[in-house]
Amino acid sequence: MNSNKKVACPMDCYDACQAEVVDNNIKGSKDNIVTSGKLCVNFAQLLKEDNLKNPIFDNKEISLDESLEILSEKLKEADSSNTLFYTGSGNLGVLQNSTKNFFTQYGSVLTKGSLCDGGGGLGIEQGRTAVVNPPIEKLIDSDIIIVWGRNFSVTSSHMYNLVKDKTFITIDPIKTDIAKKSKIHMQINPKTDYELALLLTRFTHMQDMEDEEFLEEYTEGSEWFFDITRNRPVVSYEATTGIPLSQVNELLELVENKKVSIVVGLGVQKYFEGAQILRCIDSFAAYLGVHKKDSGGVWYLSDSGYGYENQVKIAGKNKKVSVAEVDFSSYDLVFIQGGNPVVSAPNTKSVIEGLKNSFVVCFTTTYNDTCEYADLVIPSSSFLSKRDVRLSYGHEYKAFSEIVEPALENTISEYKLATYLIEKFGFKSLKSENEIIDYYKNTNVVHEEFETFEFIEELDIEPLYKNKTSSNFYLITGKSKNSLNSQFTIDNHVYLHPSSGFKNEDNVKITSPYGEAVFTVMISEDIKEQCAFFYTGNKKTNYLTPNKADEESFSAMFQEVLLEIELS
Ligand SMILES: Nc1nc2c(c(=O)[nH]1)N[C@H]1C(S)=C(S)[C@@H](COP(=O)(O)OP(=O)(O)OC[C@H]3O[C@@H](n4cnc5c(=O)[nH]c(N)nc54)[C@H](O)[C@@H]3O)O[C@H]1N2
Ligand SMILES: Nc1nc2c(c(=O)[nH]1)N[C@H]1C(S)=C(S)[C@@H](COP(=O)(O)OP(=O)(O)OC[C@H]3O[C@@H](n4cnc5c(=O)[nH]c(N)nc54)[C@H](O)[C@@H]3O)O[C@H]1N2
Ligand code: SF4
Ligand SMILES: [Mo]
Repeated sequence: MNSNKKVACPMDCYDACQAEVVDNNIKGSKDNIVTSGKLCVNFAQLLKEDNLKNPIFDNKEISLDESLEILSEKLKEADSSNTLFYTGSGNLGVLQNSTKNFFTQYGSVLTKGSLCDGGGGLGIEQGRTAVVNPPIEKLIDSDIIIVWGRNFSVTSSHMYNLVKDKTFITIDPIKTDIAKKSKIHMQINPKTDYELALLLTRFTHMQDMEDEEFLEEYTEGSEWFFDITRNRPVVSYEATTGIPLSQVNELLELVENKKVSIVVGLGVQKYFEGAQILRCIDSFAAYLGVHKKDSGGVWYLSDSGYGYENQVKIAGKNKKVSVAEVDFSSYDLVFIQGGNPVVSAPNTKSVIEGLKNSFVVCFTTTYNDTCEYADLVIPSSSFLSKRDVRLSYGHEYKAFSEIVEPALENTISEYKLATYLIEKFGFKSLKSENEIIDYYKNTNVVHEEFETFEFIEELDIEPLYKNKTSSNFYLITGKSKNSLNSQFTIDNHVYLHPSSGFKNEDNVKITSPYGEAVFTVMISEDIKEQCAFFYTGNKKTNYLTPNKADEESFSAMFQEVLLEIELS
């Protein structure tokens, strides 16, 4: 490997680490504030991955040239409007989008919405026009960090490392690593975070802690918002949220006159009304005075491309389908890049049935679960052999990748595949790799905070507890330290509280209105009663989840479901 060359970690993670080659080893860069010289276990696992070396067609290995011929022929034969371009987030480099440029010009159906942060993102956008995090210095300068539905120390270990000496408050049904490190852990009932936000707002008012200045400047909707908090007697929230009022008081005592940050994660918004829920939390933050201060603020998964002009995108009039509702069977050809929908998309059974009924091309670095159903597999070159830029959804630093080792002979990068197809079809060419990368190198985006803020004025949310019977369990998923979504070390257990009546190693059949699967039980005190917890990447969880879009953002809502569990 060539020494001192830069390598960006390509993985879907808040931290977006910068690495470099030192004496033939890859090390975390010391001069990147967030990376600070360290990489994580998943990066080490990525380096050890058994990457695909040859394309596969009809279960036989073929050469790269042959695979490209087959792909071009299939695309020429197909009715482009009856093909689907589907990307996951296996690699978050900017140049990954090159292929989308080709498929846009070709006329494929594209997806809209997200399997990840879409609902919550829309909620923030509705309140303050863009999803932008404050500069990371403001997090570092705060005294108290409220971690809301995010496993902060696991899913953004480098951002956590910058602030690990702060006082933490965690709101999560699970005793996560960060919950254990927190001064207060509010073990909330799933899908009641908007109720907690309303309750906190009410108490903020009762204790004269609201941000008068902010409320005078951003009057839009604040009174309506406050009115919603008065709809119910405060004591009634204890039973529904599972949080004692004494803890609400403790929280407000702790944050009074302090510099406060709130880091919100995916957990609060994996539901039908995910946008409303996040907007309600953001409105509470505004009411308390967390926004637009010299330090503190609200962090979510920000729009990493904010402030940049996308250098790879091309405008098109392509039809778009919700990524949560994709019916793979309804296309002549499906092109899947950097994703593993057989594990990561909702409703595994219908995903598999759909894939069996169309011509599937998987463009991927490894032979993943989805490749089992592919007609053609094209190996993507390793991130070590591709130039790229990584923008981050956690903070404002970017990372760059140079080529540190030559690409394997029968593999191809996203940029090269796109260039090949664009030439073959006579479409408008992409900018050169140099030009694209230089643009990102030379453009510095200032993370300006919003100019307008609109409080949420109305809430219409159907709580899960309303239809929950005493035998039902909530479905909860969260990321694991040892895996990156469906990649690396996968844990297929269901985790239950001792009060569930099951014991370690029991085999149970879990059923939902959408499907069923069998799991082996692990009992843990860390799980809230009546919750069934699964690590993201569990090969069976998504047999239970709805392949339906949320209310407004066309995104998945993995936790909008109640479960039944019985011994199998
Ligand atoms: N090690 C590691 N790091 C990762 C990833 C990984 O797979 N592994 N994945 C990356 C990706 S793609 C993303 S999007 C981010 C996501 O990172 P996070 O935002 O941390 O997302 P999750 O781990 O899905 O969920 C966060 C927490 O929400 C809690 N939760 C579930 N339901 C509720 C609820 O109703 N209310 C509240 N308050 N909490 C709830 C869960 O118990 C969990 O602890 O992490 C990234 N970083
Ligand atoms: N029930 C439930 N389901 C979930 C979640 C949850 O919390 N609960 N989390 C959701 C979230 S937040 C996300 S982001 C999604 C993630 O879902 P996906 O985006 O589908 O991610 P993975 O399943 O990890 O699959 C990524 C694949 O990309 C491939 N890959 C890696 N690098 C490259 C590359 O450079 N080029 C190409 N072409 N391929 C590459 C890898 O081989 C890997 O198989 O899953 C979602 N699914
Ligand atoms: S913490 Fe995230 S960005 Fe950093 S090396 Fe690990 S996976 Fe990559
Ligand atoms: Mo994600």
